[in-house]
Formats: sequence, structure tokens, C-alpha cells
Amino acid sequence: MSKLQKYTPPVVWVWEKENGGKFAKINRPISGFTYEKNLPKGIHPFQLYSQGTPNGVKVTVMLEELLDLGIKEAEYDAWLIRIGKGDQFSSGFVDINPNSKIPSLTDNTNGTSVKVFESGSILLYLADKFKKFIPKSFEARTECLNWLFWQMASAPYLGGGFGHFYAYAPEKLEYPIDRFSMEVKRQLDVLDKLLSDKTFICNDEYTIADIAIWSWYGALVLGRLYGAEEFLDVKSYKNVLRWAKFINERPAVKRGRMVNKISGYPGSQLHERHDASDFQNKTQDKIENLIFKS
Ligand SMILES: N[C@@H](CCC(=O)N[C@@H](CS)C(=O)NCC(=O)O)C(=O)O
Repeated sequence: MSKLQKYTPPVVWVWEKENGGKFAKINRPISGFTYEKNLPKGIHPFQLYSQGTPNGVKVTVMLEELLDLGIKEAEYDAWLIRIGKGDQFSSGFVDINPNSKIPSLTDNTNGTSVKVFESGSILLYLADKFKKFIPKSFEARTECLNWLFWQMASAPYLGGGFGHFYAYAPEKLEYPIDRFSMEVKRQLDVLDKLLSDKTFICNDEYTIADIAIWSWYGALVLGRLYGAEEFLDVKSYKNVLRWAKFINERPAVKRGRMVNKISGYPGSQLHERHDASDFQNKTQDKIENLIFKS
């Protein structure tokens, strides 16, 4: 089969509502809300509106890590935004994040409501606010932020590029799958070399860079993304795999992965989280992971 499917673009692109593919029903070329609805609000300082995707997991892992340090001020209510159903287009959600993407957070600690969106910005906000999971020295902080920004810039190649064309597009096309597989494997190689002599992304300190990168590339090498572990030969990135398994064992990571999760083993899905006790009877043990990888 030819690598290139012939397509002659029209002079002006026009939106054809149904182009097939998993997200055809929710994708639109215009921003803004499509219906009026306020968001629910709980009692805790932080209100999170999200779904348990890799970008969503970054924030719930971070909040659970802060709570594990005994920081009660990091208590949060997590509300489920079902992106497949278009919840991100409600007026309440768009008021917090005009870009209509999860995760979005409000911080109501001081009586005012600070709106925070973009998962990297949320991680940095929480790290700076509580002075945790970010190095103290300016130089080490810069290195940590290099990798946080690297993740924010690289993951769209993995998700929007590779994942979209390998798993979600209406047909398998060799050209885009080739292009994005090459880039994702290059990124994995960058990480594998980086982690060859380090425990964590920024030396010995577990930081928001690990949380951000693990949520995507950790999930990928642990076989939880796109069913692509064999195709991308993820086992060959031994240092990434070792690092991913190590972080996977953290209690906060195990809990954070369950929050706002709507796929996989039903006992591992905590659609909403309002209290630490909500995790009771929820589990993601090894046997379940063998059966349900997501
Ligand atoms: N750069 C953003 C990306 C967020 C993003 O793409 N979120 C996806 C889920 S992982 C989403 O909300 N998609 C819904 C949509 O595109 O309508 C971030 O890191 O927060």
C-alpha cells in the first residue's frame, strides 16, 4: 500500500461535522461554551474538574502526594468531567478554562477563586504554593522546569500524534503512524539516556517533572496506552521501565490513578473524590493490572 493517501486540499478548509474517528462528535473548530451549566462545588480548598487521562492523572497524583506529606491544605474535591460527552463545553467549565480541556482547578483557599488550567501550570502552581516536589536552588529548579516544559511540548506528539493515528483514527495510515512512531521512539530514547545514571528525572529528587513525564511515558512503557507496547518495543527502554515501575509503587500514585477514572477494572474507578475514605474498597493490584491495563 502507498504511504501517501492522495488528498487535494480545497482553497478554504470547511468543517465537516462527522469525519469519523473516536473524537469526531466532540471536536469543533470553534471555542466557547455550548450550553449553560454551573459546575458543582465541594467544601475543600481545591476544586478539580477532570477525567483520569494522563493529563488528569498528573494533578490527582500531585494532590495525593501533598496529602501524603500531611499537608491538609491540599484537600480537594475531584469532579468528573466526561470529555467524551462534552462536559468541557459547559459555561461553568469554560469560565475556568476557555480552552475547554481537562484538567482544570480552582484554588479557593483565601476566599477568592484562583483559576488554574494546563496540567503543567497546575503542577507548578501546587509545587510553588506548598514548596514541595520542586528543587529549592534556582539552578536545580530550572533543570526541573526544563523537563516539565519538555513534557508539555512532547506529549502532544505521543497523544495527539501517535495515539490518535495508531488507536483512534478511522483508518490506519502508514505515513502519520510512521512519522509519530519515529518521534515517540526518539523521545523514549531521550528519557532512557537521561535515566541511565539517575533515579529520577532531576537526579535524586522526585519532582513535578517525574509526575508529569510518568503520567504519559510511564503509562506508555507500562503498557497502559494505546495497546502499543509491542509495536513500540517499549521493553527496550530499560531505564525508563525501571523508573516507571519504581514510581508506580508510590501509594499516592496508586490513588491518584483511580480518581476520575472511567475505564478499566471497575473496582479501580473512583469517579469523584471528596475524602480520603473514598478510596476504601478501591484497588489496583497486580492481578487486576494483568487483566485491565488502563
Ligand atoms: N496541554 C493541556 C492538554 C489538555 C488536554 O488535551 N486534555 C484532553 C484530555 S487529556 C481534553 O480535555 N480533551 C477534550 C477535548 O479535546 O475536547 C494540558 O496539559 O492540560
